[in-house]
Amino acid sequence: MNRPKSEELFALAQNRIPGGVDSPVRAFRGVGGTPFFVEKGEGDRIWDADGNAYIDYVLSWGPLILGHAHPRVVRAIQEAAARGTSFGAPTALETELAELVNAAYPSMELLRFVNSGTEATMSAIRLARGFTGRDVIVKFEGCYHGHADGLLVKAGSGGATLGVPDSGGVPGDYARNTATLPFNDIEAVRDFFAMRGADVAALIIEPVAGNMGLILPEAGFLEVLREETEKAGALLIFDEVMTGFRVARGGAQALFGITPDLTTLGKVIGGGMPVGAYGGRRDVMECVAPLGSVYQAGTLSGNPLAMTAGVETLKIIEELGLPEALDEKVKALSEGMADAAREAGVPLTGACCGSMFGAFFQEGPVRDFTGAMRSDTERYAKFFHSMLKRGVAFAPSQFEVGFMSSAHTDESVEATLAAAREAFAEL
Ligand code: KE4
Repeated sequence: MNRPKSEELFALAQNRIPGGVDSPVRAFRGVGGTPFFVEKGEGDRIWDADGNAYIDYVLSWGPLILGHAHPRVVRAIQEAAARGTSFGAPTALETELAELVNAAYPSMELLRFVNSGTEATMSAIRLARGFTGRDVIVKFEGCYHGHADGLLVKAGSGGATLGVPDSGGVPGDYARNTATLPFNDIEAVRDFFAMRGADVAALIIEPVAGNMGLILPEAGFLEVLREETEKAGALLIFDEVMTGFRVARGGAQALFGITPDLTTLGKVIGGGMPVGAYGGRRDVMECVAPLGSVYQAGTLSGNPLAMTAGVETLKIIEELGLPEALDEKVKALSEGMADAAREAGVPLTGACCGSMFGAFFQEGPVRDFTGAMRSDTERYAKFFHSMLKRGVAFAPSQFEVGFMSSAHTDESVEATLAAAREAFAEL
């Protein structure tokens, strides 16, 4: 499959945009080669600048649970645009979307819209610190919560609980207050809270990890987070930017029956337009300006186009019984991939949760970041390109996940599995 047009566009992009991309993962550094430039998407497919079609399981990293260019969503955005694209003043649309979100996330008694998942988690953390008057934040290795300074932090050397920067430009001072623990490690959580629980403003977690590949919480893990934060007077923040409306209608908090104090959302609730949200307990959210001292603002927050796309998307999710209606299709794909890998003698450890799925190129089991890092990324890269040339687009990194949409047909899933059988055989 040739992509001369993408090669040319990539060269041009690199003249003006760092790495030629507006988000690093898109540059294919994780799998090598030149990224394809997309011209259009429709249903479960995208077309690149050279006219090649791909069955798309990236779906803009999660938002497009209805597939690309759903006619009703497109029409709603067009009609909204004709009435003006942004007012910087309240509209009824924001309340309409807030009510639709609250109906699925009753723990979000009050919520505020922002423009990205990063803004949502950054705001939730500032709010937790403002509400508790404490500084320390706990996160987990391999969990990604966007690129706010205090969250680009990794565990210090040795058993040190103090964080060190995980990115250039993050001052040590910002990292100092973020502790990083191993995912699924109940003992590490209990030990940390025994030592420093009184200093913790909040613990933030992806309740189903999707940024180190797909890793599910082990039995009892999330319950311990709820118990330890409660005991310490710290807030529990579920970062459901990816899992929201994806692992279940009500997210991981509904799936596992755990009520966090704050939740962050993004992706699906914007239906492909820039939307993030943070919300939770009324008493906590009432600390947000203009009600309280915790400042947060945004020119385009709650803008009518994004709200319209979100409202239409959540209405269709309701009508189609998503994401639960996708469970069987995801299981068929995940199990089919496992069978294909087994037949070809390729070690593969797959997992799925609602409309998300992942697979590590290794024997497994994989329960945390250290385990995920044992994966054979070379083999993943070969598999990725083998699938791409057969017209199937998975994530250009072993440490991402795949997403299903209501637009994916059984024929597309079958075609994907046929391509996978050939791709695994090539490995
Ligand atoms: P954004 O700022 O990218 O909208 O959201 C940040 C974020 C927060 N929390 C979770 C759990 C997330 O998965 C994300 C963003 N996810 C990545 C995909 N792994 C976005 C893709 C990208 O960075 O280009």
